[in-house]
Amino acid sequence: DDERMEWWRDARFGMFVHWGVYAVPAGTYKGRRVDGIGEWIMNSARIPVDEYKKYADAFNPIGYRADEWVRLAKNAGMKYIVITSKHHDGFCLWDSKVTDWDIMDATPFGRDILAELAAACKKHKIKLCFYHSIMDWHHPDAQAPFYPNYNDTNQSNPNFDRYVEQYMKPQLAELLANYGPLGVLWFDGEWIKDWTEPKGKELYAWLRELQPDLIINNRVGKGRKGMEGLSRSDEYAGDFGTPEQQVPATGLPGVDWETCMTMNDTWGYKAYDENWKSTAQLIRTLVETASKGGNFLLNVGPTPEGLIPRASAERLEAMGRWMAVNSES
Ligand code: FUL
Repeated sequence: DDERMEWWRDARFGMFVHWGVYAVPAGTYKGRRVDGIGEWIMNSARIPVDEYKKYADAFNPIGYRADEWVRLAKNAGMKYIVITSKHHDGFCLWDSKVTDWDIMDATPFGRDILAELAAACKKHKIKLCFYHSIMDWHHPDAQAPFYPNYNDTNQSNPNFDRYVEQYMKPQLAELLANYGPLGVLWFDGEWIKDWTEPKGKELYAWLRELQPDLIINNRVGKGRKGMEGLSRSDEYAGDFGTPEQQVPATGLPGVDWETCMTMNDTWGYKAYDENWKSTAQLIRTLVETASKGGNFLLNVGPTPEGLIPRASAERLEAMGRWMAVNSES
């Protein structure tokens, strides 16, 4: 298992990409700024599924150049990219055969975002990884009873297991078969009532059968308690802990872990969030994380035109310059 984890432990630094149709409203609904993180706007503004789906008509990111994104990551010293194949809103960035709620069928774009990224990652030898939400606000078997709060964790859906078997697993199989080999599958949205630790363990085993050297985060099961991402132990499924927006004071002894963090206050693009962390602060966090034995997964939220915001790109370029001067190899 040490062999399987080796590239990841050495990597130290990766790029997180939150991208989907939520980049279109970009934090504003019916002329009002919606509080909270941008990719949650469907829930935060209580937008009905059919209405939310109309944002896809305007998702046409003709400025998307996978090669430029990968080169930006690589020049910053990043070794892997984790992109949202599917976030909580259920929208899929690849051409999925089991749904129309994806980039090919629901938008005018007509290009498979993940296929282009996979090709660019292969070319530049960057590990391609997918963030995949177990929670799915658009799928009737996963979310229906939740509305108007899609995130109501007290409710369960009687057809949830059907969603898992007939929708989620076939989609994961597509991702592994057509976009792989993947570095990491980074699950999320595991806190919903219908998801259990045994289901997480079963999914983990199933995925490792499909791709034996796959690395999977602890949110595949119930092994994290809160944002510290701490309580993973040998009892729980998953290969590494996932502290969110924080670096654990003493690291996570005996556990592989990765801190994920935003550069401003949102993961998905919000047009007016200018609360950027300084480059110095980001470099300090990278160094702190590495010195405590963790990885640092730093987020960008591209625009609906397909561009990584200028402020984010500038920070990554500056981090790359610092890395070039301060690394041994
Ligand atoms: C959280 C999600 O709810 C956020 O939208 C984001 O994806 C973050 C990395 O994980 O749990």
